Amino acid sequence: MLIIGEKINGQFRKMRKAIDNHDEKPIIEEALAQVEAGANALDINTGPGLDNPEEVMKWMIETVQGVTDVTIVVDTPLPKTTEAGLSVAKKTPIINSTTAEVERMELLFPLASQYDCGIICLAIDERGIARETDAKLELAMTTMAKAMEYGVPSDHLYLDPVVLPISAAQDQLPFALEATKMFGTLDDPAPHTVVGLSNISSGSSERSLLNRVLLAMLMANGLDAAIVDPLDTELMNVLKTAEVLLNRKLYAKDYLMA
Ligand code: THG
Repeated sequence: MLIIGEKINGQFRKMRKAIDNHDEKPIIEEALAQVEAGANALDINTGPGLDNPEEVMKWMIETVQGVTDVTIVVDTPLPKTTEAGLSVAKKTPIINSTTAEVERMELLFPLASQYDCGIICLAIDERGIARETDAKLELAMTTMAKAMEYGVPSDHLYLDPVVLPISAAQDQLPFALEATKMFGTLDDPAPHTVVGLSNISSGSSERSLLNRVLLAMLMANGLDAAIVDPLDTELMNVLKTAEVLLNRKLYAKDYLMA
């Protein structure tokens, strides 16, 4: 399972403050804590509303790479900021993300090809987030066809059905679950599947419980990467247990310790 730590995100107060003060310390602490907790990749998101997002992205990635060598997931809607991030990544990074919008795909797939790296593809196009399973699959097919045009292999793709808050869009979750299962069948080698897990519980009080149960359901449907809070020990225990139950990891009495 690719465990992508979600916590270095300028959308949230602590990181926004660190960015505004050009303070490396909270970023370093958040990076080390997540890797220590089991993250094997770190999502790096500058957050919105910066004058110099490209410089900030480079600084955040370089700061993180000063203390850890895990995979960097460059999370920004701005293709120039994506490119800035990719240019400083030491290890093959992952682009987060393209949509199925032609203009975005034609900027981002050349980068994925140039850097020979992974790319997250959201089930979103000009019309917005695809709602039902068929619509999500259709957008996945659109991105896969475009990826092929640019020579990006199917196993470099991380298809994201887009998980929305249960408090706002309860009716959409079954479609995201179904789409995750179907995504894995769309090509050989299978594309990866990924979600931003904590989206589900945004605005809810039982955050960890919602995240945990959804993770187990998605993993049963073949999810093999997730942007999560790795500092949530209960969540990480669900993840390890699901890997054992799905026969992806060998069972041993002390499997939670491993
Ligand atoms: N898909 C892809 N990338 C994504 C998302 C996705 N990137 C961003 C987001 N969604 C995933 N990352 C987060 C990060 C944090 C939270 C939710 C999703 C979160 N944070 C706490 C909160 O809001 O309560 C912390 C808040 C704070 O510290 O102020 O919920 O779907 N490809």
